[in-house]
Amino acid sequence: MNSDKNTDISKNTNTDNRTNDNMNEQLRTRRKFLGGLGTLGAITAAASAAAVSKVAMAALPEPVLQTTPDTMPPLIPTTGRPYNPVVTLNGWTLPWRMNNGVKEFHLVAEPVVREMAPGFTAHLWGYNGQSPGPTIEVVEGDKVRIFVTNKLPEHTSVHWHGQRLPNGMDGVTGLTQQGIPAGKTFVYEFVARRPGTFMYHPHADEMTQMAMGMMGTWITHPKAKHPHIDEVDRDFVFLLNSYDIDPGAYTPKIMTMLDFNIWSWNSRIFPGIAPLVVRKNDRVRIRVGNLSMTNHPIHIHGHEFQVTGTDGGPVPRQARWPEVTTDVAVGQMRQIEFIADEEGDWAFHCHKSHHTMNAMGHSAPTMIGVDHEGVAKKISELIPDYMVMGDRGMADMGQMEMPLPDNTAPMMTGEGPFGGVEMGGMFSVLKVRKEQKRGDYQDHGWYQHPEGTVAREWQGKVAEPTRSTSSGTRSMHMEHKNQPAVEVQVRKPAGKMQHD
Ligand SMILES: [Cu+2]
Repeated sequence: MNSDKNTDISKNTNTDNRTNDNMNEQLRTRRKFLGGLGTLGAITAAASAAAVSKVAMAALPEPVLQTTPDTMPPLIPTTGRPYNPVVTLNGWTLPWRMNNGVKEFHLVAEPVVREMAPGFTAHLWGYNGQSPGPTIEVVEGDKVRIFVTNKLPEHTSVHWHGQRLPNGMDGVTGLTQQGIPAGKTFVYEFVARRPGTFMYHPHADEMTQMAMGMMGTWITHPKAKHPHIDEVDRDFVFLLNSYDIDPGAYTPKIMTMLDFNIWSWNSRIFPGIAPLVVRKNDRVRIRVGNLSMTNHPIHIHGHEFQVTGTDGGPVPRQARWPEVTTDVAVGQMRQIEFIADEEGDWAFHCHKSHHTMNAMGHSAPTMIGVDHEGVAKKISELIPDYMVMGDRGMADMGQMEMPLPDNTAPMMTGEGPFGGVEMGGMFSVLKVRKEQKRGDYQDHGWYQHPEGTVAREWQGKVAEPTRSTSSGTRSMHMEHKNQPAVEVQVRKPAGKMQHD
């Protein structure tokens, strides 16, 4: 960040130095963290938009931009009332400035370049340099002012999904406000009235703007001890979103209604999604919002959780029940909580199997039983985005190493300590470690399984299974018209592991 610009904030605005120091300190902390990770990314101050006048910008909080898709550490509040901050998966929290008791944020709606996984970058629309936009965190009762600068080529608005607020602040273009024209800045002001997990997104040309990635999360922390909100050790948040991006392309197709091919968490796909790293026996909260166009049954391995909050707020304790999967419907938010008391690397994913895969050719036929060895490679040399299914199931896809078009993530990928994971899309890993330090979110490698606790090949004798010859009970008799008995030929997997 350009330090001259920081000085400019204090010169050009009437906020006190203490709050500017706070913001600078937050940025310094982030830079230190980034430096520690050795990443190239950094938060940078935005140059003021040509379309927004210098005078208008002078009164605004400096927009803070994010240039990396990494998970940023929790933003510890140093002004306003204290709270236990969240960690946004492959995201970050927007710094604010206190101005006469009002928390001021500055969102910039703009085209962004988002790395969705290593080797796959998308040209999206988002806020402050990334899609999704930054998480906004406030405390119940906070007076909030959000400046929204529109650097998109068309008008936009921001709807504060789930909030109680004055009708004119609800962000519905045409109904409650004029759309924010390209190049203009609008201001939203309201009090964060109830604690919970919220989302924000445009309510203007929604199909385009949401298909392009415009969305973000909003957290309102309780102002005091709440009977239905527990203190937690780790508090993660992310959005479920989806895109339709042809293999090799960069820009989502905006006319797609249901047939999306990229299933992402915070605009990241496996193996690009950060793991959720926790310390053994931590109380863990995960907040999930769904701004895709279909439901996602979110499933965790090795632990049971309770849904402790929904769109409507905290769930009373007596109304909770244990689950291992919870469906998050379109437009919903769910908060799940559990004690991470089982060490290991636990899969955490959407349970729709095609949502844990990356882009593929859409009309690909099932090729099980068909010998097409060698053909796929030859065709894909001629037609870059041609993909076929394997002849023994789809695990082949992970092994084939077909030439992929540039800028595409493999359909089934990921390399674990025991080999290929054959996943994509909405999949990550909950890493529970005894030795993880409080406040440490870094991934320190694979779980070391204690001796004798991993599934292994049976070395003893294997008895032939006894097979039943019964055709089973039935509701009524079939009509027989002298049909001959049919024997079905099934081509079984043979030892053809090499693909040349
Ligand atoms: Cu899903």
